[in-house]
Parts: sequence; C-alpha cells; structure tokens
Amino acid sequence: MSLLSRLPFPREGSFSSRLRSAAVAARVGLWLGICFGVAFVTGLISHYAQLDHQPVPFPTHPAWGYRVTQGLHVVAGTAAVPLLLVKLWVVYPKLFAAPPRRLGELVRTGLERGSIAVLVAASILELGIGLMNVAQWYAWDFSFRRTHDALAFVVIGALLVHIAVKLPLIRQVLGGDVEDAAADRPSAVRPGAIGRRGLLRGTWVAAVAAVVAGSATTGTIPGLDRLAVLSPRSRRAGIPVNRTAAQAGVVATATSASYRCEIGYGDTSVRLTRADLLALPQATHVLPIACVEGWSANGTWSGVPLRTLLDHVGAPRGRDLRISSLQQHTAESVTVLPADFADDERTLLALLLDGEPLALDHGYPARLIAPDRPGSLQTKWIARIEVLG
Ligand SMILES: Nc1nc2c(c(=O)[nH]1)N[C@H]1C(S)=C(S)[C@@H](COP(=O)(O)O)O[C@H]1N2
Ligand SMILES: [Mo]
Repeated sequence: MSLLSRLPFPREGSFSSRLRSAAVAARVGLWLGICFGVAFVTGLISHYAQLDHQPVPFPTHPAWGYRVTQGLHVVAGTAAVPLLLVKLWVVYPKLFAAPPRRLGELVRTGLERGSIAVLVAASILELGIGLMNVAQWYAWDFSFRRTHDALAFVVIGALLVHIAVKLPLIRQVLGGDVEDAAADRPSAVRPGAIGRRGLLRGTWVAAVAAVVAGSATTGTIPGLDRLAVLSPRSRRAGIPVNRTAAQAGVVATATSASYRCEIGYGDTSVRLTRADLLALPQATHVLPIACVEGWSANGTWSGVPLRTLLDHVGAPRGRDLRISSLQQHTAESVTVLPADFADDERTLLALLLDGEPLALDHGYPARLIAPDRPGSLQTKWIARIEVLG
C-alpha cells in the first residue's frame, strides 16, 4: 500500500458522479478562460490608466472608453466566481489521484499539479481581493492595485501552462459531445440529478446571476439602492457617491468662506474663490464617472475648462498637472493629470452638476472631471493645481 492510500483522504475512484468529467470541465474552463482573458486585458488597461507617468499617454477618446473596459473587467471577474467554483467541483477528484510510479511520469505530473496549485490559489486570491475591493472592504495593508496587478500575471502564466498541458484533452472533449464518456475517469458512471447539459445551463445562469447580484448589492443599478448592502453608496443627482465629504474629513474646509483654489505655475500662483471660478468662461459636457469598482454614471458637468485656467496663469500646453484635494493622506489626495487630459477641451474644473451647484459629497466647491479617466482619479474638493515642469 502506498503512503497516500493510508491517509484519511478520499480516493479518486470514490467519486462516482458522471458530472465530474473532462467534457464538463473543458466547457466551463473555456468560459472561465475567456473571463480571465477579458479581466486580464481590461485590468492591464486600468493599471496603465492609473500610472502617474505613462510612456504612451492614455487616450482621452472616447470619453466612455474606460467606462466600458472597467465595466467589463468587473463583470468578467464577477462571472468568473461561480465558473471557478463549478470548475473546481468538477475536477476536485483529480486531487486524490494516485501518483504515477515511473519517475519521468512523476516529474511531469508533479509539475502539472504544481502549476494547477498555483493557478487555483492565485485565482481564488485574485477574485477574492477583487470582490472585497468592490465591496469596499479593505482588510489589508498592501496596495490593492499593485497586488491585484502582480497576481494577475501569476494567474495568466499558470493558466497558459495549464492550457498547454491539457490542450490535447481539451481538443478531444470540446470536439465531441458533452455526454461523451471517452475521457471520463472509470469511476465516473453515476448519472447526476440534473445531467451534464443541466449542470452547464445552471452554471451559465449562476454566472449571469452573480453579475446581476454584484451590481445590485454594490449600488450600481439605479433605483435598486435599497439592495446595496455590500457598499451602500447614496446617490446625488443620479450619481453614486463613493466617499462622502464627512468620510473624507473635508466638510469644514470645503464649506469655509476662506476656501481658495490655488493654481500654480512656476513662481506664478493665483488663488481663486468659487465665485471667481464661476466668473470665468464656463463650459458644459456630458461625461461619465467610471469607478474602478465597476459602476459608472453619466453626468452633465459645468465649470471652467481646465485649459482656460491654465491660460489664466500663462501655462504652456503639454504639461502634466499635480492636483491636490482638501482631503489629506489618502491615495486620492494627490493625483497626476497627464498633459493630454489637461489640454483636452472637455476636461473641466467642475462647479455644477445638472445645472445645480455640486453637492458637497460630489466634490464641492470644485472637482476634476476629465474624459476617459478612471473614477478614482477624478479628484474631489480640489485645493491646488500645479503645473509640473
Ligand atoms: N478627494 C477625493 N477625490 C475622489 C475620491 C476620494 O475618495 N477623495 N474618490 C474617487 C473615486 S474612487 C471615485 S469613483 C469618484 C467618485 O465620484 P463621486 O463620489 O462624485 O461619484 O471620485 C474620486 N475622487
Ligand atoms: Mo472609484
């Protein structure tokens, strides 16, 4: 008797359901792979959009570009959760397969299982912290974005190894009928209560349901705010509020009569009241807020085109800006606005939303609204704008 068979584990042969088959695993795996692929590409886009220094400037067109890519990112990640659970349930018996006896086989199997262990662990962690971030449950000290980004490469790397190893089997079972038993484990003979097609249909429904539930419980769906138990975001003028002025600790400074928006270029510095800003030429643009957490909403924003302000202090085109909030000591307190955004005529120092003065929670007295920019970088309660060298 081998050591493994003496341990109190189940044996591979004791799993008898026909549902746990390569034919099912490959079909769920295909969709899981598509979700991971979409999440990976859109994640890279999001990561790049949030870099302070972009070798190739992130585009400002189309204004809804980031809205679409980041919406897809969160949809793909959310749908992947039930797909991954079903996939793991289907292939779980393989965990208890007896190791091969020949050394060459043993090494090959060891590498294969090792890559699967990495893939499973990294996938669970990646989806887990992603969902926690969407739910605004920051139970960690590390930078979410850097960790999520680094783990994504581990997941995709291990996934590619996994697909390469399994490719012959994948082609065989995807080429045949889902009921085909040719690639089944010998013990997988007991018919399930729902059948393979039923399990697959149920899995697709679960994936769609997860996306709908995720959207509703995070307050993404207008009118369903009462379901937003995971991260209640109140709405002002139809746009969710991600962090309120009270949470940001800016109520006093944002409403103070001594508020000034400071614009600095070299030795020039002007300090403008909200009334001064309102007296400058105004423009109105319909632009979305597209939160990295997946929700997005269009707003009709009015205010001073940033370029008008820059001309006011004589700043040339082609300069990045550093934008500081009245809010202190958070990732959102200071952001860099790349030159192509600063010079885009649609980029506003917004003062009004829907023709009404900005709500305090939406960034009163003045906030940044730029096209095709991640929501987290649309700085609220702006205190200072510096033209960088
Ligand atoms: N100063 C500051 N600006 C901020 C934030 C913040 O926490 N502090 N949150 C950002 C995030 S994550 C998003 S999605 C948008 C949301 O804007 P809204 O609350 O007006 O919808 O504001 C951004 N600007
Ligand atoms: Mo956000």
